Amino acid sequence: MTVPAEPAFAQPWPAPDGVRITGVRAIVTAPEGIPLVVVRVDTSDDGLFGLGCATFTQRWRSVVAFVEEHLARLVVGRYPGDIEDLTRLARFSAYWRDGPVGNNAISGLDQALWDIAGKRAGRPVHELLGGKVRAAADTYIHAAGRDIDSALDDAERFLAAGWRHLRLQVSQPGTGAYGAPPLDRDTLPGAPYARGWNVGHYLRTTPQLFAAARERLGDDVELLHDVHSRLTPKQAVVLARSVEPYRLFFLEDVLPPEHWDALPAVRAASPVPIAVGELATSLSDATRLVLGGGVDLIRCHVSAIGGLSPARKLAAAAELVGVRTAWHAPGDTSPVGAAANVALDVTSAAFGIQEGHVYSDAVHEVFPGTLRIVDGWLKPNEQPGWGIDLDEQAAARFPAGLSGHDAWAAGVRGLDGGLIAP
Ligand code: GCO
Ligand code: MG
Repeated sequence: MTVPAEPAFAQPWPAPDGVRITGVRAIVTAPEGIPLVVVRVDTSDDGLFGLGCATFTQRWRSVVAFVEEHLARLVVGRYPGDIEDLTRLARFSAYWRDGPVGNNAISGLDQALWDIAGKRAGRPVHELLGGKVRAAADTYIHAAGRDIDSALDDAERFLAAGWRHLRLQVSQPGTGAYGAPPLDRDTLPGAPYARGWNVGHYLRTTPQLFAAARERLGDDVELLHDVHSRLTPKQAVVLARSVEPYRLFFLEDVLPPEHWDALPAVRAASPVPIAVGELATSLSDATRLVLGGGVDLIRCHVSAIGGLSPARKLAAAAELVGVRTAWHAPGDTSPVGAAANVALDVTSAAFGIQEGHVYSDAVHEVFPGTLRIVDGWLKPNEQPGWGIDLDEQAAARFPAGLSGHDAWAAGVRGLDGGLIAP
C-alpha cells in the first residue's frame, strides 16, 4: 500500500544504519480450519523480513484491517531496531489503546521486529532476551471425550506419547469446542433448552472425572482443567474444593473477566492453583492479575496483550511475586506465536508450564520451522530470529473463513435459554 509521508511518524533520532521498514502486511491462513494471522514486516535490506503472530481467530478480518489501514503508515520508513518505540507509537496513536484487535495487530509488528533483530544479530530471539535458564519447556496437551472413559482413553494415548501434563475435559451440556463435544442428551427434559449448560451437572461430574483419572492414570501425571469462565465466585470455590483430593496442577479460567476482582478471594479459598489470563486484553489487566494475588499461573494469549515485549515484562513481574507463566497456545495460536511463547518459556525464571498443540502437516508446510513437541517438551529453534518461515503459496491453499470459535463462545446457553459467558 502507498504510505503517505507523515512527519509525525518520521525517524525520531539518527538510526545506526540505513535499514528501514518498507512494508507491513497481514497474511491469513487456516491450514487446520482455524484462521491464523501473521504479520510480515519487510525492510530495505534485500531479503530481510520478520514474522509476528497476530492471531485473534474470532475477529481476524478486523486485525487485518488494523494492520494494513492503520499500522503500516505509522512505521514504514522507520529503523526496525527501535522495537519498543515503534510498538509504543502504534499503541498510543490509536489513543484509545489496548483491546484484542489493536493488541493482536501490534503483536504482529512486535514479534516481526524481534524476528528481524535476531536475523540481523545472527542469533535466535531467546538469546536477545538474555539467553536460556532452562533447556526446554514442558508442555500440557488437551485430552477430552464424550464421557469419562473416552476422555481417559485419550489421556492414555497422550501419556504413552510422553506427555506428563494433561488438560482433561469431558462433554458437558451445551458446550461444544469446550475441548470436548457437547453432551448429546437432555439433562433436564422439558426445560426451554433441555440440552443447555447445566452448572449443577458440571459441578457434580467434574470431580467424578478426576476421581476416575487418578484411579486409572495414577498419581504421577499432572492433571489440569479449564472451566472456561462459567462459574460464580462461590461455585468456583465449591469446584476447587471438590477436586482437592485429586491434586490438580491448575484449575483454569474459573471466572469470566467481568468478575476477576473476585479472584484473590477465590484463590485464597482454593486448595488448587488458579490459572487465569487468556482473556486479558491489556498488559495492565494481566499485571493486576499477577500483582493483585488473583492467580497462581498467568495464562495470557500473548498476542492479545500486544506481543513478546509486554509479555516479557509480565513474566518479570510474575517472577518477583512467585506467580508462574502458562502462556495460552492451542490451535488458535500461530506457529510464530508458539515460537514466541517458547522464547519466553526458556528465558524466564517464572516459567510454569506451556500449553502445547500438535500442529498438522499442513501447518508445518505453510510454516517451515514450526516447533515440534517431542516427549512433551518444546525447544526453541537455534536459527536467527524465530527460525520460522511462511510459504505464502501454501498459505493461499488454506483460505480463512469464519472461525467456529465464535460460534462456540456465543453459542452456550443455559437450561433457561440465557447466554452463558465463555
Ligand atoms: C485454552 C482455551 C481454548 C479456547 C480457545 C478460544 O485454554 O486453550 O481456553 O480452549 O477454547 O483458545 O479461542
Ligand atoms: Mg482456556
